[in-house]
Amino acid sequence: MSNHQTLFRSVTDEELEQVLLVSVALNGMDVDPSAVAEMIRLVESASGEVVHQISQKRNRPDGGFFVGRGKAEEIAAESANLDLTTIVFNHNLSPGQVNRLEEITKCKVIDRTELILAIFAVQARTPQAKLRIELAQLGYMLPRLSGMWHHLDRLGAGIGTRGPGETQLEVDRRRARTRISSLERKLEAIDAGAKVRHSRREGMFSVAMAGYTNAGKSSLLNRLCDADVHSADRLFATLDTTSRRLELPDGGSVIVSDTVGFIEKLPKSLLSSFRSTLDVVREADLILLVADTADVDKRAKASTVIETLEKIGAGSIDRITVWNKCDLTEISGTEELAISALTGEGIDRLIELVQKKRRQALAWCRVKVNICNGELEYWIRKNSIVDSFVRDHNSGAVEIVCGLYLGLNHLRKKLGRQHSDWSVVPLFDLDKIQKGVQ
Ligand SMILES: Nc1nc2c(ncn2[C@@H]2O[C@H](COP(=O)(O)OP(=O)(O)OP(=O)(O)O)[C@@H](O)[C@H]2O)c(=O)[nH]1
Ligand SMILES: [Mg+2]
Repeated sequence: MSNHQTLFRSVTDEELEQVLLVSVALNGMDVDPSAVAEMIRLVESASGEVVHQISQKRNRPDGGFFVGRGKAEEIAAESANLDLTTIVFNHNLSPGQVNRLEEITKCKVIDRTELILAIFAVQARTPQAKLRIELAQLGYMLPRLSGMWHHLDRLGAGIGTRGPGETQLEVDRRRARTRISSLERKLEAIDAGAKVRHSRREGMFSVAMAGYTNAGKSSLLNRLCDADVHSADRLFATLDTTSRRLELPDGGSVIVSDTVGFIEKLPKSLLSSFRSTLDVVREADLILLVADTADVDKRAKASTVIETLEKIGAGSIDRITVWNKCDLTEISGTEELAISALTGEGIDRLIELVQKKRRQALAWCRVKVNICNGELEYWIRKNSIVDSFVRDHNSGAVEIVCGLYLGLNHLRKKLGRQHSDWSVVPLFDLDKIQKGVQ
Protein backbone atom coordinates (compact mmCIF):
# COMPACT_ATOMS: atom_id res chain seq x y z
CA MET A 1 0.00 0.00 0.00
CA SER A 2 1.48 3.37 -0.94
CA ASN A 3 1.76 6.13 1.63
CA HIS A 4 -1.07 8.31 0.41
CA GLN A 5 -3.58 5.51 0.83
CA THR A 6 -2.98 5.40 4.54
CA LEU A 7 -4.07 9.03 4.78
CA PHE A 8 -7.77 8.47 4.50
CA ARG A 9 -10.07 5.89 5.86
CA SER A 10 -10.60 3.20 3.29
CA VAL A 11 -14.18 2.14 2.69
CA THR A 12 -13.99 -1.50 1.76
CA ASP A 13 -16.73 -3.86 0.61
CA GLU A 14 -16.42 -5.79 3.82
CA GLU A 15 -17.00 -2.74 6.03
CA LEU A 16 -20.07 -1.76 4.07
CA GLU A 17 -21.65 -5.16 4.04
CA GLN A 18 -24.01 -4.54 6.92
CA VAL A 19 -25.11 -0.99 7.38
CA LEU A 20 -27.35 1.00 9.65
CA LEU A 21 -28.96 3.81 7.65
CA VAL A 22 -29.91 7.04 9.43
CA SER A 23 -32.37 9.22 7.50
CA VAL A 24 -32.94 12.71 8.83
CA ALA A 25 -35.72 14.90 7.43
CA LEU A 26 -35.13 18.62 8.00
CA ASN A 27 -37.38 21.71 8.07
CA GLY A 28 -40.24 19.81 9.70
CA MET A 29 -40.68 17.66 6.59
CA ASP A 30 -41.49 13.95 6.67
CA VAL A 31 -38.81 11.48 5.64
CA ASP A 32 -39.14 11.11 1.87
CA PRO A 33 -39.47 7.39 1.01
CA SER A 34 -37.95 7.82 -2.45
CA ALA A 35 -34.91 9.61 -0.99
CA VAL A 36 -34.53 6.69 1.45
CA ALA A 37 -34.86 4.24 -1.46
CA GLU A 38 -32.08 6.13 -3.24
CA MET A 39 -29.82 5.91 -0.17
CA ILE A 40 -30.44 2.15 -0.01
CA ARG A 41 -29.48 1.87 -3.71
CA LEU A 42 -26.37 3.94 -3.05
CA VAL A 43 -25.36 1.59 -0.23
CA GLU A 44 -25.99 -1.41 -2.50
CA SER A 45 -23.96 0.15 -5.30
CA ALA A 46 -21.06 0.39 -2.86
CA SER A 47 -21.48 -3.37 -2.24
CA GLY A 48 -23.29 -2.91 1.06
CA GLU A 49 -26.64 -3.83 2.51
CA VAL A 50 -28.91 -1.75 4.74
CA VAL A 51 -29.99 -4.08 7.55
CA HIS A 52 -31.52 -1.52 9.87
CA GLN A 53 -32.91 1.99 9.57
CA ILE A 54 -33.43 4.84 11.99
CA SER A 55 -35.07 8.10 11.03
CA GLN A 56 -35.65 11.46 12.65
CA LYS A 57 -37.57 14.65 11.85
CA ARG A 58 -35.83 17.86 12.86
CA ASN A 59 -36.21 21.51 12.05
CA ARG A 60 -32.49 21.97 11.69
CA PRO A 61 -29.40 19.82 12.20
CA ASP A 62 -27.88 19.59 15.65
CA GLY A 63 -24.44 21.24 15.64
CA GLY A 64 -22.87 18.42 17.65
CA PHE A 65 -24.30 15.19 16.26
CA PHE A 66 -26.52 16.31 13.34
CA VAL A 67 -29.29 14.30 15.07
CA GLY A 68 -30.04 15.13 18.72
CA ARG A 69 -27.87 13.64 21.48
CA GLY A 70 -30.70 11.30 22.53
CA LYS A 71 -31.02 10.01 18.97
CA ALA A 72 -27.24 9.59 18.74
CA GLU A 73 -27.40 7.43 21.89
CA GLU A 74 -30.24 5.39 20.37
CA ILE A 75 -28.15 4.87 17.21
CA ALA A 76 -25.23 3.76 19.36
CA ALA A 77 -27.41 1.28 21.29
CA GLU A 78 -29.04 -0.14 18.14
CA SER A 79 -25.75 -0.60 16.30
CA ALA A 80 -24.27 -2.34 19.36
CA ASN A 81 -27.37 -4.60 19.64
CA LEU A 82 -27.21 -5.56 16.00
CA ASP A 83 -23.42 -5.86 16.04
CA LEU A 84 -23.08 -3.32 13.23
CA THR A 85 -19.93 -1.32 12.70
CA THR A 86 -20.93 1.02 9.86
CA ILE A 87 -23.50 3.81 9.96
CA VAL A 88 -24.50 5.76 6.87
CA PHE A 89 -26.16 9.18 7.08
CA ASN A 90 -28.38 10.50 4.29
CA HIS A 91 -26.87 14.00 4.63
CA ASN A 92 -23.42 15.49 4.57
CA LEU A 93 -21.87 15.89 8.01
CA SER A 94 -19.19 18.24 9.26
CA PRO A 95 -15.87 16.66 10.28
CA GLY A 96 -16.70 17.45 13.92
CA GLN A 97 -20.10 15.75 13.68
CA VAL A 98 -18.52 12.62 12.19
CA ASN A 99 -15.96 12.62 14.98
CA ARG A 100 -18.48 12.95 17.76
CA LEU A 101 -20.80 10.36 16.22
CA GLU A 102 -17.93 7.91 15.83
CA GLU A 103 -16.92 8.49 19.41
CA ILE A 104 -20.39 7.89 20.80
CA THR A 105 -21.32 4.95 18.53
CA LYS A 106 -17.86 3.32 18.27
CA CYS A 107 -18.75 2.77 14.61
CA LYS A 108 -17.45 4.11 11.33
CA VAL A 109 -19.78 6.94 10.27
CA ILE A 110 -20.12 7.63 6.55
CA ASP A 111 -21.97 10.61 5.15
CA ARG A 112 -23.61 10.91 1.74
CA THR A 113 -20.58 12.39 0.01
CA GLU A 114 -18.20 9.78 1.37
CA LEU A 115 -20.60 7.06 0.27
CA ILE A 116 -20.79 8.41 -3.29
CA LEU A 117 -16.99 8.71 -3.36
CA ALA A 118 -16.78 5.09 -2.21
CA ILE A 119 -19.04 3.96 -5.08
CA PHE A 120 -16.91 5.85 -7.58
CA ALA A 121 -13.82 4.20 -6.11
CA VAL A 122 -15.38 0.74 -6.38
CA GLN A 123 -16.60 1.37 -9.94
CA ALA A 124 -13.51 3.07 -11.38
CA ARG A 125 -12.06 0.79 -14.03
CA THR A 126 -9.77 2.87 -16.20
CA PRO A 127 -6.54 4.44 -14.92
CA GLN A 128 -7.97 7.93 -15.58
CA ALA A 129 -11.12 7.27 -13.56
CA LYS A 130 -8.98 5.85 -10.73
CA LEU A 131 -6.82 8.99 -10.67
CA ARG A 132 -9.87 11.26 -10.72
CA ILE A 133 -11.56 9.48 -7.87
CA GLU A 134 -8.37 9.47 -5.81
CA LEU A 135 -8.11 13.21 -6.36
CA ALA A 136 -11.74 13.70 -5.32
CA GLN A 137 -11.24 11.58 -2.21
CA LEU A 138 -8.14 13.48 -1.19
CA GLY A 139 -9.93 16.79 -1.76
CA TYR A 140 -12.70 15.55 0.52
CA MET A 141 -10.39 14.15 3.18
CA LEU A 142 -7.86 16.97 3.42
CA PRO A 143 -9.98 19.28 5.60
CA ARG A 144 -11.04 16.25 7.63
CA LEU A 145 -7.57 15.05 8.51
CA SER A 146 -7.48 17.30 11.56
CA GLY A 147 -10.63 15.63 12.83
CA MET A 148 -9.02 12.25 12.43
CA TRP A 149 -6.08 13.26 14.58
CA HIS A 150 -8.17 15.15 17.08
CA HIS A 151 -7.99 12.43 19.75
CA LEU A 152 -4.20 12.24 19.47
CA ASP A 153 -3.95 16.01 19.77
CA ARG A 154 -5.58 15.87 23.13
CA LEU A 155 -3.18 13.21 24.36
CA GLY A 156 -0.04 15.18 23.75
CA ALA A 157 -1.01 18.82 23.42
CA GLY A 158 -0.28 21.45 26.04
CA ILE A 159 1.05 24.99 26.20
CA GLY A 160 4.38 25.11 24.44
CA THR A 161 4.28 21.46 23.35
CA ARG A 162 3.62 19.89 20.01
CA GLY A 163 1.52 16.80 20.39
CA PRO A 164 2.33 13.65 18.45
CA GLY A 165 -1.01 13.96 16.73
CA GLU A 166 -0.28 17.45 15.54
CA THR A 167 3.04 16.40 14.07
CA GLN A 168 1.51 13.44 12.31
CA LEU A 169 -1.27 15.67 11.04
CA GLU A 170 1.24 18.06 9.52
CA VAL A 171 3.08 15.19 7.87
CA ASP A 172 -0.13 13.75 6.50
CA ARG A 173 -1.35 17.08 5.22
CA ARG A 174 1.91 17.63 3.40
CA ARG A 175 1.77 14.14 1.91
CA ALA A 176 -1.83 14.68 0.83
CA ARG A 177 -0.98 18.00 -0.84
CA THR A 178 2.02 16.48 -2.64
CA ARG A 179 -0.14 13.64 -3.88
CA ILE A 180 -2.88 16.08 -4.99
CA SER A 181 -0.34 18.08 -7.05
CA SER A 182 1.05 14.93 -8.62
CA LEU A 183 -2.45 13.67 -9.50
CA GLU A 184 -3.37 17.06 -10.95
CA ARG A 185 -0.25 17.02 -13.14
CA LYS A 186 -0.96 13.50 -14.40
CA LEU A 187 -4.57 14.36 -15.17
CA GLU A 188 -3.56 17.57 -16.94
CA ALA A 189 -1.34 15.54 -19.27
CA ILE A 190 -4.16 13.06 -19.95
CA ASP A 191 -6.63 15.88 -20.57
CA ALA A 192 -4.24 17.63 -22.97
CA GLY A 193 -4.09 14.41 -25.04
CA ALA A 194 -7.87 14.20 -25.06
CA LYS A 195 -8.14 17.80 -26.29
CA VAL A 196 -5.93 16.98 -29.29
CA ARG A 197 -8.13 14.01 -30.16
CA HIS A 198 -11.21 16.16 -29.69
CA SER A 199 -9.98 18.90 -32.02
CA ARG A 200 -9.45 16.28 -34.73
CA ARG A 201 -13.19 15.75 -34.68
CA GLU A 202 -13.89 19.43 -35.13
CA GLY A 203 -16.76 19.99 -37.50
CA MET A 204 -18.55 16.86 -36.35
CA PHE A 205 -21.87 17.59 -34.70
CA SER A 206 -21.57 16.32 -31.17
CA VAL A 207 -24.47 14.86 -29.19
CA ALA A 208 -23.89 14.16 -25.50
CA MET A 209 -26.12 12.13 -23.25
CA ALA A 210 -26.71 13.47 -19.79
CA GLY A 211 -29.01 12.12 -17.13
CA TYR A 212 -29.55 10.83 -13.68
CA THR A 213 -27.50 7.77 -12.87
CA ASN A 214 -29.19 4.51 -13.99
CA ALA A 215 -31.52 6.29 -16.45
CA GLY A 216 -30.20 4.16 -19.32
CA LYS A 217 -27.62 6.38 -21.07
CA SER A 218 -25.14 3.60 -21.76
CA SER A 219 -27.93 1.29 -22.95
CA LEU A 220 -29.07 4.04 -25.32
CA LEU A 221 -25.57 4.52 -26.73
CA ASN A 222 -25.39 0.76 -27.27
CA ARG A 223 -28.75 0.81 -29.02
CA LEU A 224 -28.02 3.85 -31.21
CA CYS A 225 -24.44 3.07 -32.19
CA ASP A 226 -24.15 -0.65 -31.72
CA ALA A 227 -21.58 0.04 -29.02
CA ASP A 228 -20.64 -2.33 -26.24
CA VAL A 229 -20.50 0.02 -23.25
CA HIS A 230 -20.92 -1.63 -19.87
CA SER A 231 -24.43 -1.04 -18.53
CA ALA A 232 -25.69 -2.36 -15.22
CA ASP A 233 -28.51 -1.97 -12.76
CA ARG A 234 -26.39 -0.14 -10.24
CA LEU A 235 -25.64 3.52 -9.65
CA PHE A 236 -22.61 5.04 -11.36
CA ALA A 237 -21.89 2.09 -13.62
CA THR A 238 -20.19 4.53 -16.04
CA LEU A 239 -17.36 6.80 -14.95
CA ASP A 240 -15.66 7.44 -18.31
CA THR A 241 -16.70 8.95 -21.58
CA THR A 242 -17.31 6.81 -24.64
CA SER A 243 -17.99 8.39 -28.05
CA ARG A 244 -19.30 6.64 -31.14
CA ARG A 245 -20.35 7.75 -34.61
CA LEU A 246 -24.03 7.57 -35.50
CA GLU A 247 -24.81 7.48 -39.23
CA LEU A 248 -27.98 9.39 -40.03
CA PRO A 249 -30.55 8.50 -42.70
CA ASP A 250 -29.66 11.60 -44.76
CA GLY A 251 -26.05 10.45 -45.16
CA GLY A 252 -24.68 12.74 -42.45
CA SER A 253 -23.32 11.55 -39.16
CA VAL A 254 -22.92 12.77 -35.61
CA ILE A 255 -20.75 11.78 -32.65
CA VAL A 256 -22.74 10.49 -29.68
CA SER A 257 -21.12 10.40 -26.24
CA ASP A 258 -22.07 8.67 -23.03
CA THR A 259 -20.56 9.76 -19.75
CA VAL A 260 -20.88 9.75 -15.99
CA GLY A 261 -24.39 10.12 -14.58
CA PHE A 262 -25.64 12.75 -12.16
CA ILE A 263 -27.31 12.51 -8.76
CA GLU A 264 -28.85 14.97 -6.36
CA LYS A 265 -26.13 16.79 -4.40
CA LEU A 266 -23.32 15.39 -6.52
CA PRO A 267 -20.25 16.07 -4.39
CA LYS A 268 -18.33 19.19 -5.41
CA SER A 269 -14.97 17.42 -5.27
CA LEU A 270 -16.29 14.90 -7.80
CA LEU A 271 -17.61 17.59 -10.11
CA SER A 272 -14.24 19.29 -10.11
CA SER A 273 -12.08 16.21 -10.60
CA PHE A 274 -14.44 14.85 -13.28
CA ARG A 275 -14.62 18.26 -14.93
CA SER A 276 -12.79 17.24 -18.07
CA THR A 277 -14.77 13.99 -18.32
CA LEU A 278 -17.80 16.25 -18.47
CA ASP A 279 -16.22 18.46 -21.18
CA VAL A 280 -17.98 16.29 -23.70
CA VAL A 281 -21.29 17.55 -22.28
CA ARG A 282 -20.13 21.15 -21.95
CA GLU A 283 -18.89 21.23 -25.54
CA ALA A 284 -21.81 19.37 -27.10
CA ASP A 285 -24.00 20.84 -29.84
CA LEU A 286 -26.98 18.92 -28.53
CA ILE A 287 -27.73 17.19 -25.23
CA LEU A 288 -29.99 14.18 -24.95
CA LEU A 289 -31.37 14.42 -21.45
CA VAL A 290 -32.08 10.76 -20.73
CA ALA A 291 -34.67 10.17 -18.00
CA ASP A 292 -36.25 6.99 -16.63
CA THR A 293 -39.96 7.31 -17.33
CA ALA A 294 -40.79 4.43 -14.96
CA ASP A 295 -39.22 6.26 -12.00
CA VAL A 296 -41.78 7.80 -9.63
CA ASP A 297 -39.39 10.70 -9.10
CA LYS A 298 -38.65 11.30 -12.76
CA ARG A 299 -39.58 15.00 -12.84
CA ALA A 300 -37.51 15.86 -9.75
CA LYS A 301 -34.57 13.88 -11.12
CA ALA A 302 -34.84 15.61 -14.50
CA SER A 303 -34.73 18.94 -12.62
CA THR A 304 -31.61 17.79 -10.76
CA VAL A 305 -30.01 16.98 -14.12
CA ILE A 306 -30.89 20.43 -15.48
CA GLU A 307 -29.45 22.08 -12.35
CA THR A 308 -26.25 20.05 -12.70
CA LEU A 309 -26.00 20.97 -16.38
CA GLU A 310 -26.24 24.61 -15.34
CA LYS A 311 -23.54 24.08 -12.70
CA ILE A 312 -21.10 22.65 -15.22
CA GLY A 313 -21.82 25.41 -17.76
CA ALA A 314 -23.98 23.36 -20.12
CA GLY A 315 -27.34 24.88 -19.21
CA SER A 316 -27.85 26.81 -22.42
CA ILE A 317 -27.05 24.00 -24.85
CA ASP A 318 -29.96 22.84 -26.98
CA ARG A 319 -31.45 19.64 -25.55
CA ILE A 320 -34.02 16.95 -26.18
CA THR A 321 -35.57 15.15 -23.21
CA VAL A 322 -35.82 11.44 -23.88
CA TRP A 323 -38.07 9.37 -21.62
CA ASN A 324 -36.43 5.98 -21.59
CA LYS A 325 -37.72 2.60 -20.33
CA CYS A 326 -41.17 3.20 -21.86
CA ASP A 327 -41.49 -0.59 -22.03
CA LEU A 328 -41.94 -0.58 -18.25
CA THR A 329 -44.88 1.78 -17.97
CA GLU A 330 -47.98 3.12 -19.68
CA ILE A 331 -47.21 6.41 -21.40
CA SER A 332 -50.08 8.87 -21.26
CA GLY A 333 -50.62 11.20 -24.22
CA THR A 334 -47.59 13.45 -24.07
CA GLU A 335 -45.61 15.35 -26.63
CA GLU A 336 -42.40 14.18 -25.11
CA LEU A 337 -40.28 11.54 -26.70
CA ALA A 338 -40.83 8.08 -25.19
CA ILE A 339 -38.29 5.44 -26.07
CA SER A 340 -36.94 2.12 -24.91
CA ALA A 341 -33.25 1.45 -25.25
CA LEU A 342 -34.16 -2.15 -24.41
CA THR A 343 -36.79 -2.85 -27.09
CA GLY A 344 -35.86 -0.16 -29.60
CA GLU A 345 -39.25 1.56 -29.41
CA GLY A 346 -39.12 5.24 -30.38
CA ILE A 347 -35.49 5.05 -31.50
CA ASP A 348 -36.28 5.92 -35.13
CA ARG A 349 -38.10 9.06 -33.98
CA LEU A 350 -35.17 10.01 -31.81
CA ILE A 351 -32.76 9.58 -34.72
CA GLU A 352 -35.07 11.71 -36.89
CA LEU A 353 -35.05 14.45 -34.25
CA VAL A 354 -31.27 14.33 -33.93
CA GLN A 355 -31.01 14.57 -37.70
CA LYS A 356 -33.34 17.58 -37.72
CA LYS A 357 -31.22 19.34 -35.07
CA ARG A 358 -28.08 18.43 -36.93
CA ARG A 359 -29.48 19.87 -40.19
CA GLN A 360 -30.56 23.05 -38.42
CA ALA A 361 -27.00 23.59 -37.25
CA LEU A 362 -25.50 23.44 -40.73
CA ALA A 363 -24.61 26.48 -42.82
CA TRP A 364 -27.02 26.05 -45.70
CA CYS A 365 -26.27 27.62 -49.06
CA ARG A 366 -26.94 27.51 -52.77
CA VAL A 367 -23.69 27.11 -54.69
CA LYS A 368 -23.34 27.85 -58.39
CA VAL A 369 -20.11 27.13 -60.17
CA ASN A 370 -19.39 27.12 -63.90
CA ILE A 371 -17.25 23.99 -63.85
CA CYS A 372 -17.36 21.36 -61.13
CA ASN A 373 -14.58 18.82 -61.35
CA GLY A 374 -14.43 15.57 -59.39
CA GLU A 375 -12.15 17.03 -56.76
CA LEU A 376 -14.56 19.89 -55.92
CA GLU A 377 -17.56 17.56 -55.85
CA TYR A 378 -15.68 15.22 -53.49
CA TRP A 379 -14.75 18.17 -51.24
CA ILE A 380 -18.35 19.39 -51.06
CA ARG A 381 -19.76 15.95 -50.33
CA LYS A 382 -17.14 15.38 -47.62
CA ASN A 383 -17.73 18.73 -45.94
CA SER A 384 -21.49 19.05 -46.16
CA ILE A 385 -24.81 17.34 -46.47
CA VAL A 386 -25.93 17.72 -50.08
CA ASP A 387 -29.63 18.33 -50.48
CA SER A 388 -29.61 18.67 -54.28
CA PHE A 389 -26.95 18.50 -56.95
CA VAL A 390 -27.96 19.56 -60.49
CA ARG A 391 -25.52 19.53 -63.37
CA ASP A 392 -26.12 21.22 -66.72
CA HIS A 393 -24.67 18.63 -69.06
CA ASN A 394 -24.16 21.08 -71.90
CA SER A 395 -22.18 23.72 -70.03
CA GLY A 396 -20.81 21.58 -67.14
CA ALA A 397 -22.08 24.16 -64.63
CA VAL A 398 -23.62 22.88 -61.39
CA GLU A 399 -26.09 24.16 -58.84
CA ILE A 400 -25.90 22.60 -55.40
CA VAL A 401 -27.93 23.09 -52.24
CA CYS A 402 -25.91 21.90 -49.31
CA GLY A 403 -25.43 22.35 -45.57
CA LEU A 404 -21.79 22.91 -44.72
CA TYR A 405 -20.30 21.62 -41.48
CA LEU A 406 -17.76 24.41 -41.02
CA GLY A 407 -19.42 27.55 -42.37
CA LEU A 408 -19.58 29.19 -45.78
CA ASN A 409 -16.17 30.82 -45.73
CA HIS A 410 -14.37 27.50 -46.07
CA LEU A 411 -16.17 26.89 -49.34
CA ARG A 412 -15.75 30.49 -50.51
CA LYS A 413 -12.00 30.27 -49.93
CA LYS A 414 -11.78 26.99 -51.79
CA LEU A 415 -13.75 28.30 -54.77
CA GLY A 416 -11.82 31.59 -54.77
CA ARG A 417 -8.52 29.73 -55.10
CA GLN A 418 -9.56 27.46 -57.96
CA HIS A 419 -12.51 28.94 -59.83
CA SER A 420 -13.38 32.23 -61.46
CA ASP A 421 -17.13 32.01 -61.97
CA TRP A 422 -18.98 30.98 -58.85
CA SER A 423 -21.45 32.16 -56.20
CA VAL A 424 -22.40 31.02 -52.71
CA VAL A 425 -25.71 32.34 -51.41
CA PRO A 426 -26.70 31.60 -47.80
CA LEU A 427 -30.11 30.00 -47.25
CA PHE A 428 -31.74 30.61 -43.91
CA ASP A 429 -35.01 28.74 -43.76
CA LEU A 430 -34.45 25.01 -43.65
CA ASP A 431 -38.14 24.15 -44.13
CA LYS A 432 -38.24 26.26 -47.25
CA ILE A 433 -35.00 24.74 -48.50
CA GLN A 434 -36.45 21.29 -48.07
CA LYS A 435 -39.65 22.28 -49.82
CA GLY A 436 -37.57 23.83 -52.58
CA VAL A 437 -39.04 27.32 -51.99
CA GLN A 438 -35.94 29.29 -50.99
N1 LIG B 1 -36.72 -2.10 -18.98
C1 LIG B 1 -35.73 -1.31 -19.43
N2 LIG B 1 -34.55 -1.28 -18.78
C2 LIG B 1 -33.59 -0.47 -19.27
C3 LIG B 1 -33.79 0.36 -20.42
N3 LIG B 1 -32.67 1.07 -20.62
C4 LIG B 1 -31.79 0.70 -19.64
N4 LIG B 1 -32.34 -0.22 -18.84
C5 LIG B 1 -31.73 -0.87 -17.66
O1 LIG B 1 -31.45 0.16 -16.69
C6 LIG B 1 -30.24 -0.14 -15.99
C7 LIG B 1 -29.29 1.03 -16.11
O2 LIG B 1 -28.91 1.18 -17.45
P1 LIG B 1 -27.56 1.93 -17.88
O3 LIG B 1 -27.59 2.02 -19.36
O4 LIG B 1 -26.39 1.29 -17.24
O5 LIG B 1 -27.83 3.34 -17.22
P2 LIG B 1 -26.87 4.63 -17.18
O6 LIG B 1 -27.74 5.83 -17.34
O7 LIG B 1 -25.77 4.46 -18.16
O8 LIG B 1 -26.35 4.55 -15.69
P3 LIG B 1 -24.97 5.11 -15.04
O9 LIG B 1 -23.84 4.79 -15.97
O10 LIG B 1 -24.90 4.36 -13.77
O11 LIG B 1 -25.17 6.58 -14.82
C8 LIG B 1 -29.68 -1.43 -16.64
O12 LIG B 1 -30.05 -2.51 -15.84
C9 LIG B 1 -30.37 -1.48 -17.99
O13 LIG B 1 -30.53 -2.80 -18.48
C10 LIG B 1 -35.07 0.31 -21.07
O14 LIG B 1 -35.35 0.98 -22.05
N5 LIG B 1 -35.99 -0.54 -20.52
MG1 LIG C 1 -23.79 4.34 -17.91
